[in-house]
Amino acid sequence: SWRVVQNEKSADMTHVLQFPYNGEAPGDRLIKTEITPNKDHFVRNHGGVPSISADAYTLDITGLVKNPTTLTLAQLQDETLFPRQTNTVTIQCSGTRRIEQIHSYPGDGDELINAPWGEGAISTARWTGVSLKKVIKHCGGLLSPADNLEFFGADTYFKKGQVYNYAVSVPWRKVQANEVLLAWEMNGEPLPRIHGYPLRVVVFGYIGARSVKWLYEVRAIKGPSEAPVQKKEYLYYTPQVGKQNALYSNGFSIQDMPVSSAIISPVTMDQVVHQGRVKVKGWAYSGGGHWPVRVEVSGDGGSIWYEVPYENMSTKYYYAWRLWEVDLPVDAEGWLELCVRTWDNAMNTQPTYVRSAWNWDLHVTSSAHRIKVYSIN
Ligand code: MTE
Ligand code: MO
Repeated sequence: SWRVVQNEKSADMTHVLQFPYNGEAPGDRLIKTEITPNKDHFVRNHGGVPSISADAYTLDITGLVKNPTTLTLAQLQDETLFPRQTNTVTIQCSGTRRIEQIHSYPGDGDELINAPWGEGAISTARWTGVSLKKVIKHCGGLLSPADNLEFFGADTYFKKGQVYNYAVSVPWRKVQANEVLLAWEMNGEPLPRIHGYPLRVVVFGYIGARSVKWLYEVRAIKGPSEAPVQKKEYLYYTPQVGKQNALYSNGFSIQDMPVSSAIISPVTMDQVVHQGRVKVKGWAYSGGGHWPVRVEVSGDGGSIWYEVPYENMSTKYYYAWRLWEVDLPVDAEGWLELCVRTWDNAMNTQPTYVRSAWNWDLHVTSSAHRIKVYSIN
C-alpha cells in the first residue's frame, strides 16, 4: 500500500490516518485549480488497496435483474454497447472538517477510529465512464421488487472481529436520474490504483461513501444494503445520542450532502498584515443536485456578511464545488474571527455554530467555517 501511496500521491499529503491510508492535500494546494490534480485528490480508505489487473477484470451484475450479466472492462468501454460519459464531479467525505466537532466535543468515541479530517476531504475531478442506468438497461432492467443497487468493492475491512468487503447501496431512482457513473478514467488518466482501479462508482451529490472503489459486483436488491458500512456507519444522530444509547435505528442514513464551505487561506492563527483588507479564499459546495450561488464572508464572527463578488467564483457545474476569493474589508486590529457561509440554489445555507449540529459519529460538519487570525493594520 505504501508504494502505491508514494507513487500516486503528492509527497506532502497530510496523513489523516497512516493505515488504512487516508490523506488530504495540505494548505491552499487544495484550491489551486477547480479540477484537483489526481495526486492531490483526497483519499479515504477503510482497508487496504487491492491490486487488480484490468485484463482479468470483470464486473458482475447480479440479483433482481432480468439477465444477470458479466462484463469485461473492454465491453464497458465499447462505445457500440455503451455511450461514454464525462462529468465534473466533486466527491466529499462526510468526515470533512470533523476536527472541529472533535474540538467541540469528541463524544464517547465509536469503536471505529474516526479520521480527524480538516477542510480537505473534498476534491473535484472529471470522471469518464458509463452511466449505470445504461448498464442495467443492457441487462434487461430490474425485476420487481428491486429498488436499490448494492455495490461491492474488492477491498476487505474489519468490523467487530469479522471481515467484510466494502459494500453500500443507492436507491434506483438515483441511478435512473443518470447520476451514478461507473468510471475508469480520472482527469483523462486511467483511474489511479488508490482511487479504485480499474473501475469505481461515482455518485453525484451524495456522501463519498457511496462512490465504491474497486467495484466488482452490482446487485439489484429490495431495500438498502444490509452490509455494515450501509447500515451501521454514515448515520446522522441527534446530539442526545452517545455511546450509551446509540441504536443504529436512532440515526438516519446520510445521502445527499448539504451546502457547506471552508476558508482555506488564510489559516487559523495566521498573522494577517493588511491595509484594511484581507484576502480570503476557499471552496463552496452543495450536494443533492444543488450548487452554490452565493458565498458570504465575515470578518467579525458573523455579524456583518460581505458577498463574494459573483465573478470571483469559479465555473458553475451542477455537481461540483466552486472556488472563491474575496478582498474582505477589515478595520479592526487584534484577534478576528473570519467566517464563511454559502447559499445554494435552493436557498439552503449552513448552520451557524459547529456545536448546534454536533453528532456522535462526528459526520457532516457543515456549520459556518470559522478561523481566528491576528490582524495588524
Ligand atoms: N470504496 C471502497 N471499496 N472502500 C472504501 O474504503 N471509501 C469511501 C468511498 N469508496 C471506500 C470506497 C469513502 S468513505 C469515500 S469518502 C470515497 O470513497 C473517497 O474516494 P477517494 O479515496 O477516491 O477520494
Ligand atoms: Mo467518506
